[in-house]
Amino acid sequence: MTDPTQPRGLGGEIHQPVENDELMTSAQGIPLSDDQNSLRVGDRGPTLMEDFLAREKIFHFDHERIPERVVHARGYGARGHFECTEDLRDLTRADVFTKGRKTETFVRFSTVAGNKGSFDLARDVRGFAVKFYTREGNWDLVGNNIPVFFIQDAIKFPDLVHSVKEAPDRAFPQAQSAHDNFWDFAGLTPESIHMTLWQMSDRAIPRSFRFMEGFGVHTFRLVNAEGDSHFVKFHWKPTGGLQSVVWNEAVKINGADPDFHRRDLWDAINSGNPPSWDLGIQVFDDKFAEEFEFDVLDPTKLVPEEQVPVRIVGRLTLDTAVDNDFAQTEQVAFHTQNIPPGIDVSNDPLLQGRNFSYLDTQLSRLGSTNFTHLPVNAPRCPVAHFQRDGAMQPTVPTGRANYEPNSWTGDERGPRADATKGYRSYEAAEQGPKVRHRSATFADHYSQARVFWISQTPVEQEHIVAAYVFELSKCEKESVRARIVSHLRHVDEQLAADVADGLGLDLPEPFEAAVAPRTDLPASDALSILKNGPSSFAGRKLGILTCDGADADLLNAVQQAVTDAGGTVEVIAPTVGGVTLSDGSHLPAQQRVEGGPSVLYDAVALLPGDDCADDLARKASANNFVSDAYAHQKFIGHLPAAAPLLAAAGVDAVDDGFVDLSATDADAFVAKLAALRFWERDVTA
Ligand code: HDE
Repeated sequence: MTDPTQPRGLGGEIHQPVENDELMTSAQGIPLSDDQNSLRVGDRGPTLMEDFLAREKIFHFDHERIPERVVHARGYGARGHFECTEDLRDLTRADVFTKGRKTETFVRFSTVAGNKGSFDLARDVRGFAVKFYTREGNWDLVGNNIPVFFIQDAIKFPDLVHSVKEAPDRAFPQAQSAHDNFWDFAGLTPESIHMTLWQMSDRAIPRSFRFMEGFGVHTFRLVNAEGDSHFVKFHWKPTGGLQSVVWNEAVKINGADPDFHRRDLWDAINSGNPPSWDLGIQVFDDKFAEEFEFDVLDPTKLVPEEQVPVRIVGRLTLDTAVDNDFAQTEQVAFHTQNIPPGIDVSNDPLLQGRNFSYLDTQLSRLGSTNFTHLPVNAPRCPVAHFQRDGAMQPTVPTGRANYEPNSWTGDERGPRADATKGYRSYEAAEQGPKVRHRSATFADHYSQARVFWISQTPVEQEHIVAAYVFELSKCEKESVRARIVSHLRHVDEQLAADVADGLGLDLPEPFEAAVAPRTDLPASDALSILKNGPSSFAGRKLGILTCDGADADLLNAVQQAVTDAGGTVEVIAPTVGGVTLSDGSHLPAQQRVEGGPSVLYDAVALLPGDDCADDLARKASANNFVSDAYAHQKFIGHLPAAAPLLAAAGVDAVDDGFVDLSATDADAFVAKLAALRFWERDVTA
């Protein structure tokens, strides 16, 4: 007999420290005596089929994965609440819009094209899906970080997604649009030109989820208690302003930290700096919709904020990380038709198609109609209906009635619908022949693309040109490249010429436009990232490259100034063990120089000790740290002792983006970082 209190042999048997009294059991509740050794015949004999404990454990493991989402597979969730700051009772009876009401929320951010294991900084649209657990049922606002979409009709969605995902024969390229299939589809689908311009802008490479906007995209309806309706468009505005990375940085971040965005969100929430967004609405009536230059049902168009201002009505705060990624982020099921009383859909043909798709997709992904009972999907208000049974039914309904109408009474009779309290669709008058064509009011594909282009700063325009040249250079067929340029001629002749030049292409004839593009529409500052940037270094990160002997007072002062501004600091050193400072104190490091490239930081400071800079300068990783920070137009704090680092990285002259910290106060340095980058530095994007 073995003594159960003693460690048992060396053959993989372990004696685990017991930190709490909870006894491990099987899924059937059988208490376990040993979870690390299967049942076998003798010490070295075969494993027994009768080992129901090992079989149960491996059986469950074998089925741990569920199908990933067909789009938006890679995502990251967080919990929080929405607080309404304006009473909207005149516009909507939705309870969530009662002033002062706090509604629990779950948010999932995502990329669209890549698989679940792809990297965060693909050039891609970001999903921004919000579930509000309201008192009258769940409201899902399933949006993106770009306010328009590629296509006007849901029937084209499978083609769009097939074209952007990996080619079916070779299974690459993955998580990117820089390939023939995508640009072939886009070139043959003129309605996509507006959105592709956004996608080629830095909107598609956000610095983090915390610094990007979100949009409901479609026109929805708000309906008040009297049944009156207004059209509405939803906007999420990050309270910390907008910020993106630059493309060369994105490429490198994907290698250095493929989880850059999820880590950022996790860190922000867990360090007590919960990100927040203001919810804004653009409300307009039928008269505006009729007079507006474009069709408000066309999802490839936006309504300029200058024409219909965005009214802030509440704030979303994400203050709680998920407890379990699978249970919550993977199993959350959004649906555009999860709408409570007071909110309704419009006839946007893309939205109409989505209303079918989301319920359908959850069934194949989650495997049962009962996914609504999962904790992350379950409404927080009472649920009462006669939907019964189905795979994995977790509830035990009582009573005799499971149908309606019934004449049972008391507890037996079950719930009843109520026309005065329940959801009522807006009674829009609809009539017309059955047709399979697009409205002529959807035909102008270029005018708003041009508005987007002329609203960008010169730096942003440069980045857009560079992105087109990068992506189209990856297309093997010249005709695919040329067709895109033929569209760009309707957006802006200089844009088309610059892209053609970058491709070494003769300027093609303009694509045949369905209607002549307008050139008289004004620019809109709201469309630029740089015109809507942050006002401080709050929420950003400074990377300090240092080594032994560094000036303790200075390091402390810089760290303090960044913390005071609401930012964070990471120390990068030759070893992760940290460095000994000039006063003999020990400074721990968060990164070894090989693992902490400057692309991971918003700005950097080169603060080596006098005697270690030469050694540091011999490291390729330290050179890249400096040369990348320079090329990515970052602000760089430095000291005379950093001269060997600058020289080794080929930086022979400092510009106004450099701050000499032996002569400048740390607070003044951090104040300068509010501008984020020194765009004047003459480097190619
Ligand atoms: Fe989606 N979309 N979509 N989409 N979408 C899905 O639902 C679909 C569209 C968006 O984090 C799927 O649960 C169709 C526009 C987000 O879980 C699927 C069409 C916008 C997410 C689906 C669209 C979105 C999805 C895949 C064209 C911005 C991730 C898995 C008619 C306004 C939600 C799933 C999450 C996910 C279908 C177009 C946003 C297949 C058919 C436009 C943020 O149902």
